[in-house]
Amino acid sequence: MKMKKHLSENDVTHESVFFMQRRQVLKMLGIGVATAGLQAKAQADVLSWFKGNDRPAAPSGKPLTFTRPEAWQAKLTLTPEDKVTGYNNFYEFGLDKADPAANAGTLITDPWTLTISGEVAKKITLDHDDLYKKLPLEERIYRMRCVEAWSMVVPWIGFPLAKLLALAEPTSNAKYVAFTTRYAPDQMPGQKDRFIGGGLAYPYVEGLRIDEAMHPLTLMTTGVYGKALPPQNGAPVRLIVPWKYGFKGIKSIVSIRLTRERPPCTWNLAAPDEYGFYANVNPHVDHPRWSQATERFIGSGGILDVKRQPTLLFNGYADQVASLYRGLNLRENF
Ligand SMILES: Nc1nc2c(c(=O)[nH]1)N[C@H]1C(S)=C(S)[C@@H](COP(=O)(O)O)O[C@H]1N2
Ligand SMILES: [Mo]
Repeated sequence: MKMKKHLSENDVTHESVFFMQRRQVLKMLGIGVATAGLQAKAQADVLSWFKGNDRPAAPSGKPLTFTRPEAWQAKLTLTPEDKVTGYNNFYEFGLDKADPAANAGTLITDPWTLTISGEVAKKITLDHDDLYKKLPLEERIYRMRCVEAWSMVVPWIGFPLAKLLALAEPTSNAKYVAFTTRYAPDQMPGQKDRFIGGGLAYPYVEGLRIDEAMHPLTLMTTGVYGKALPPQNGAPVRLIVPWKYGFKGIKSIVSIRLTRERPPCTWNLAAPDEYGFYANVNPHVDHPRWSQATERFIGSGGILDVKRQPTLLFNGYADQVASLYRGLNLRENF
């Protein structure tokens, strides 16, 4: 989602390079840069991929206890765990897809405090253990679609946001829900360095309408692939709204505020013509700089196996969520 960047064959190169074996990358660097016509940007990506992999990866999370309700066990091909936890967007730790896995180990996720405040009858505070014990955890297999036109299928673990908000008893004035990522520049280098953090304003903030927040698909997520979230995926708790572009899925949340007014959202603030408040996945509404009609599914394949597939309206969840937007012009409210 680098704003200066156009989605082009360069990105296909980048992603393919990312998933190659080191041996293949070396071969490519040796003979490929000149002969295969790799452009400067792709070369830089190759080099930073190495840089990222020289740092120790964050340890994976503790195994969780959870149920697997049949209704959420979608029969979809999963994206392998190493890609879900190794190919990330978390600009607080750098812009490269490999940077979060390499750098996010510095984030202290225990102790942690999440507060729910604003238009509620009972302000509440949860600590690290509450996030895993207060509400029953369940696994849900969801499609995940980044606005950059790649997609995954991920077995998340968490609990409905609606159940969490109910504990705080929202008042009738609550029309929106505002989320904030932790602000800790000493632990998140991108928050203090515009180059590392892509020039975004920090802390990262996001928001939903109250009916979107209360929708049963909207998941507060504490785990993935059977274990607690690793930091690069937004430990200890992040949002997943599967019918919206991935940037709505704010990571490492410390504050949830119920509000009367529509809250600011980081990518919308950064480039309002490119990233809207709604950010519903929609094959008919292109990003100003690239088509959203298709997406590259990140599966188990390597360089010769980048599968392009059609983008689905509301990311395949139209049956469940289209009614939320009845009467709304989806082109204007992108
Ligand atoms: N705080 C924060 N949350 C964030 C981001 C970020 O840079 N910072 N990136 C977003 C984007 S663009 C995507 S696609 C998803 C990626 O989630 P994943 O790395 O777990 O797949 O996280 C979202 N949440
Ligand atoms: Mo994204």
